[in-house]
Amino acid sequence: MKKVITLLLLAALLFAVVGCRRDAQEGAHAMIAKSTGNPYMDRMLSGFEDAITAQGGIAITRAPALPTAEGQIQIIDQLIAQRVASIGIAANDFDALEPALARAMNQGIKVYSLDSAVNPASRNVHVNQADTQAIGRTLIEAVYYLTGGAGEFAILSATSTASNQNAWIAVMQEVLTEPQFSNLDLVRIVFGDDLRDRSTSEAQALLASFPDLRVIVAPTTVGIAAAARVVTTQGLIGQVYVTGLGLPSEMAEYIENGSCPFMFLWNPIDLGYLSGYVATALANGTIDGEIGGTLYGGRLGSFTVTAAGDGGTEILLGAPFRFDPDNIAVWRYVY
Ligand code: RAM
Repeated sequence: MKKVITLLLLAALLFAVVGCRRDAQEGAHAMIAKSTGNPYMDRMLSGFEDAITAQGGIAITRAPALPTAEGQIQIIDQLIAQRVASIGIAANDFDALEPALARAMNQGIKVYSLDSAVNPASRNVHVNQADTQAIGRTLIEAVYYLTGGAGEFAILSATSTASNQNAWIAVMQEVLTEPQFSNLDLVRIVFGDDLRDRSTSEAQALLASFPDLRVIVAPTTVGIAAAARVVTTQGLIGQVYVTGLGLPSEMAEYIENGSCPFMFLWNPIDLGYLSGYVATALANGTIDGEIGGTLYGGRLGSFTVTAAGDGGTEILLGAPFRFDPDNIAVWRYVY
C-alpha cells in the first residue's frame, strides 16, 4: 500500500512539474498587438507566427480588447509570469508601458516594439515599418495633390496616445510649415481609436462641421476605411477625397470607386515576420539592440540595427508602397 501511495505521489509530482512547464511556456516568443479586431494587426501577428514556427519555436500572440496601455500592461505581467523569452509590442503608449516592460527586461526577457514604438528605456530595439519622415511628408504631398494645392483638410487618427500615429502627425505638421504648403489648411485632428464605429462617427462629424472640407487623411487602416465608407455612403465622391495608410484588402472597393484615389502602406505580414527573427536574434544574443548589429530575417534577407529618431535604436523594414487603381486588383488578395 505504501508503495502504491509513493508511486501515486511521485506521479502527481511529475504531473505538477510537467504541467507547470507547459504553463510557463519557457522559451516561447510573445507578441502583443494594439487591440483585437484590427485586420492589420491580425496580419502582423500571422507573419510573426510564421517566422517563429519556421524557426522551430513557440509563438504566443495576444491583444487587449481595446487599444489601451492598461490592457497591454496586464498582458505583459501575464507573459512575465509565463517566463517567455521575448516580448514584441505594438504600443498603445510611448511612456506608460515602461514600468511593466522594465520588469520584463529585469527578468531577462528581451523586449522590442514594432509598428508603434515604446520609449528607448522600455526596449532593446524597435522594428520600424518605414521611415517616419517619409511617411509624414508623403501624406502631406498626397493632401496637396488631392486638394490641388489649396483647401481644408482634416486628420482622422487612431488613439491620441498611439506613438506611431503621433510621430507621423508631428512630421506632417512640420512639413506643413514649408512655403509650398501654405494654402493647405489643417482644420482639425480627430481620433477614432482604431475602432470602426468611433472612426465612422468622427468622419461623419468632420463632414458635418466643415462643409468645405476637401480631404480626410487617415494614418490608420481602420480610420481610412471608415472615412472612405462615409464619403461613399454620403454621395461625396469627387467632392471629398480620402487618403492615408490603408490595407489593400479593405480599401480596394474605395480605390475603385474613387473615394480614395490612392493610399500607402507597407506589408504588415512582413513586419510581423521580420519581428519573429528579431525576437530570436535578441534571445540568442546575435544582436543586443546596439547600433551595427546584424541579423538574418528569413526570406526578407539581412538587416542592420541603426539609430532611431527617438534616441533609441531600430531595424527598418523598408519603404512604403503606393496603392492606386493600377495595382489594387492584385494587392487586394495579398493583405
Ligand atoms: C492601424 C494601426 C497600426 C498602423 C496602421 C497603419 O491598423 O493603428 O498601428 O500602423 O493602422
